[in-house]
Amino acid sequence: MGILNEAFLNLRTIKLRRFLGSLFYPLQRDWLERQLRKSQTLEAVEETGEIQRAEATKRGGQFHFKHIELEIYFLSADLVRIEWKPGIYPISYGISRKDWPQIETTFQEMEECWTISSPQLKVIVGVDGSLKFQNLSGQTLREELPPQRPTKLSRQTQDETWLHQAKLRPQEHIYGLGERAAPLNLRTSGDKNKARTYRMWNYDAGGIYGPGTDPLYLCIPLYLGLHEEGSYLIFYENSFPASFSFQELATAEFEGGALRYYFTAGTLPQLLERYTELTGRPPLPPRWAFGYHQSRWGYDKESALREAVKGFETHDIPVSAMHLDIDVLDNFRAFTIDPDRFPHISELAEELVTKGIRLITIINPGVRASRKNRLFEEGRAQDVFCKLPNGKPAIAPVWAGLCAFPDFTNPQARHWWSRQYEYLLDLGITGFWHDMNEPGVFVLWGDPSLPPHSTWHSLEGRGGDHREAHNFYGLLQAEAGYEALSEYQPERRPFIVSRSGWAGLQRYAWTWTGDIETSWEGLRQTIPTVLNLGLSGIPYSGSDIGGFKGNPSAELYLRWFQISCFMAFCRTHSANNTKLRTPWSFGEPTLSIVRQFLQLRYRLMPYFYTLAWEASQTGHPLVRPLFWADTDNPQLWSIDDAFLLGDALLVAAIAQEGATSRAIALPKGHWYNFWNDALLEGGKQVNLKAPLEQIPLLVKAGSILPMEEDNQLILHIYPSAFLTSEGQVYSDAGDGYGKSRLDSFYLTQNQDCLELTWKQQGDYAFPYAGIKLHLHGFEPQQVWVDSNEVVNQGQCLSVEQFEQVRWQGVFTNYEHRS
Ligand code: MIG
Repeated sequence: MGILNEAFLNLRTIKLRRFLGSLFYPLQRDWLERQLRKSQTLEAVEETGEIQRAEATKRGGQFHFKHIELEIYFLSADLVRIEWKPGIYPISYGISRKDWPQIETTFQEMEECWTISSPQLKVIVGVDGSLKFQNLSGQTLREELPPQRPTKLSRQTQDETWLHQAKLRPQEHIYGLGERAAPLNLRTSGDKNKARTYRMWNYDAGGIYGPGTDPLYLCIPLYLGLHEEGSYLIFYENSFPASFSFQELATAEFEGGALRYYFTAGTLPQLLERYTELTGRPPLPPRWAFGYHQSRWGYDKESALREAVKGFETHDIPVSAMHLDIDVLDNFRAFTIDPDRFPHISELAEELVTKGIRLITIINPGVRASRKNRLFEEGRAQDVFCKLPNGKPAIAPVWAGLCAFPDFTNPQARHWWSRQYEYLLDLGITGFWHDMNEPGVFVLWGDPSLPPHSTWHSLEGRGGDHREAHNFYGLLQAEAGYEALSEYQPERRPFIVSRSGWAGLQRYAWTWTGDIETSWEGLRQTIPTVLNLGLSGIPYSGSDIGGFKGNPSAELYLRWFQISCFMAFCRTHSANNTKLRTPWSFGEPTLSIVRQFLQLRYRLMPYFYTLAWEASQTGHPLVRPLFWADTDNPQLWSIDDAFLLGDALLVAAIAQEGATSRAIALPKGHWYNFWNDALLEGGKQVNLKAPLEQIPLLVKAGSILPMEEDNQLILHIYPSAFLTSEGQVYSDAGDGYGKSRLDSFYLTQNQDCLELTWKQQGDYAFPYAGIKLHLHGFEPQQVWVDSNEVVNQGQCLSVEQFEQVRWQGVFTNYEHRS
């Protein structure tokens, strides 16, 4: 694309008043970058070279090659850290667990190689620096070539690049990399069969993106490989800009830093458990966060917000949070509220809370660089901004005008920033929405962020440039925000939605998929994007329902809504120049169908909440690919228009205009059609109906699906003739850190009997007035509660506390085999 063309395209999205900034800033940026690059000398090419020496260490081994050092270090029996030096050591922002229990490893010298093994993994180091990873049955999971350190003469920089490659098997599938507008299997080729290249550089897509755009806002240098012999996960702890691609070889090329990475092998759930043990588990969010969120860029005064809220009442649509975009800010400045347009915000917030609605406001990291701006003056006095080589703050144009950027890699900057939230919390704002935190700035051409070589960061006092700090920016802002909320309101769980981030963001924030285009392709894209985020350790995400920019048809909005009802973050949001977009904007039948779906989502609250509790214990995403339930079936490995919500639900998207049915390959086992209880055999392709008021929704046979309604817990029991069923319900006060309880239900069956036992754990009082046991695929004839026969109420039995319920009757779906 020509530079003029690019400038013209960018201009459309930049307000004229910021035109001058976005013209002069990139001129300055390019000039600065040239200065730095000119003064640099060339370095020689370095290769691994011959091995000189190898020695055992406590948890692994050290290898000295001619030019390069290798350290292998087991953190646990199934998690090993590999480190190739030289290169700048990473600062451990991504890492949560630093102390690991003792572990025994054995070090053996063979003829042409060394092996280091733990009780679960073996790493084989070749004399040339190639590595092999095997499980204990001797299956090779991954084969790496010796890393290389090419110096690119054309670039004229002293970048210490690393080129790291591994062989991929013909059938191997690749997932992860954070947020990607790509197919689920990242190895799928792009246009004209060319391999896709995935950049690691958090990037503001600038108002609109569609399938194929790369990079996006939230990159994570992590991927999972899945092939016939098993699955593994690789996480590179390196924040420098990088490029990944997957053809016959998996290639990762970093522009700096040491080559440090972690390898773990196991089943998919185990991979996520290990990875989130390393980088942190997602804390339990407040329960209301699983309700519906309504947002818009354009609620520009209190009356606009009030009107929207009234609409929910008038149309009897549940809503749990309203989001205010940059319209709420005073001249777009961070931590302000416009006094003219939002004069009574704290009364408004209070009023909304009584209706069960939380107010969320946006925060941009740029601080307007002006003497008159207290925040800027304070930040300058405390020396907490990102700097240029001359020691002055790096200034770039964004919403508030010419801005300085807090250097979140400076602990003092994080602390200072975290103190600013108090003002908004005191006004009654409950949660925060971090936007533009790649950080994104306005430019007419080139990269829309800070100058990569000439912006200087503290990096905990050790110093480094923006190339190293850039990808950490959103993560560290979220850390500051999380601390602010948990320290100032220790009795509440923080709620932050962050557009950007890195490995470990799950410790602090949710995310959303940014400015996805309003189109059927856009809708289809959101599914693999959310799935790959989940496989990258980020369990809480969703997309702007209806797409960000553009006006969806009623059908597109409805289909988008139906799918989003089964994702963790369910929010309608749209750009300022679009038509008002709410569940009632499209009239009937959209309104009634949306209402039914949202009511279903709210009834599923105990299920969502229990999944969130599980995620906090295991790191498992709520939304999972189909092969999570059946990894052995390669036909499921690239399905990205359907997903699982937890273990019990399978959601097949309708993301095609006019479609009223679709085919879907099912994971093994049996599946009940949620809408009519018909039983389907898994491991096969089936056709499912999807009139406008439905999308295909299946329940795994063997599930106990918890729902709630009118203060009753409703257990939907979907027996399997082959499996015992199990279900858990986690409950607590929904916020804070008080008591909790776990109710576990176990179902067994034989010939013509079903038996349900209830085990209770925890000291939080059972929060429901009663329980309803709703049987599917079984017609009871006689019923006993704790051995006393009771009146047979049919498929739905109302009970209070019990230890055991027994039904005798007929399975209506299966020919029963015991
Ligand atoms: O330059 O705050 O992705 O959700 O509405 C655009 C205005 C800035 C980008 C976000 C979008 C938000 C918009 N923001």
